[in-house]
Amino acid sequence: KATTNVSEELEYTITGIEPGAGQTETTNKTISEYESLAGWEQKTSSSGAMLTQLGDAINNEEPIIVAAWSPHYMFAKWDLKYLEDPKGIFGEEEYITTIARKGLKDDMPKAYTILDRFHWELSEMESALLKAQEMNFDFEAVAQEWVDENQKTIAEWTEGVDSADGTSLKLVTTPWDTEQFSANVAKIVLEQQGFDVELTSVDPAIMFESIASGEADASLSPWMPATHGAFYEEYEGQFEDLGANVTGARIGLAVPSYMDIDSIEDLKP
Ligand code: PBE
Repeated sequence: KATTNVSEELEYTITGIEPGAGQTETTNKTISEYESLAGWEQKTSSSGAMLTQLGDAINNEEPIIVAAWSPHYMFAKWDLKYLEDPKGIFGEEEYITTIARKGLKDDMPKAYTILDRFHWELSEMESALLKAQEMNFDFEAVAQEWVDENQKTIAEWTEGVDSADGTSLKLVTTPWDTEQFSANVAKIVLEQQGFDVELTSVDPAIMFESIASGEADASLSPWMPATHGAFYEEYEGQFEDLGANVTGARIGLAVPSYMDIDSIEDLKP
């Protein structure tokens, strides 16, 4: 394989996302652990900028290597492949978990019960993310539509829980599509149950910090075990983990399928 050329053409650069993303750290770790990536760099900016560059590269059939994750519409929109990661730095499968501040179970058992029940099938989340593309990424609207169409599931989530009569609840979410969807669904469902929900988008570090300090009540955003594992360990014991709300997620480095490489080890220092 003419891999030297590809690495040269890529200018030894991985197109990353936000500096504060868990994946940015994981990609840096990957760069330091693979000999094939010695001297490589990750250029961070934002998920939006990465997607624009990915789209431009594909339009011109140029090489590009990006920090990618799924579920995400990028895999439906373009023909992409994850590069094999023989060292397993990105792990195999990620799940998205729900965390709550210590004490929530005792002071707000109704909220805790509903939060504990939230979960989505991977396929449901994928179709919501595709729909978001058509709805200008208005996740309040995407979530409302999902709620309207899934009243049966919501009845299960709220079964036997009385109205909360205006109790306020603070949810924190990270800014990515998956979490914007789940957090907005959670907000609507909890508001239907009488909670007054304040939803704030923050970086992963602040998400963990605010739950650990008790400033926020809960989040449906942590990706585990690889993506946010370092934050999770840092704050372990200072929050409660209510378990996965989605399974079958994944993170890694991805390239357009027309590129003639399959593994991180096919790259050259
Ligand atoms: N992500 C999507 C995030 C979490 C959700 C993988 C880009 C990250 O922190 O890396």
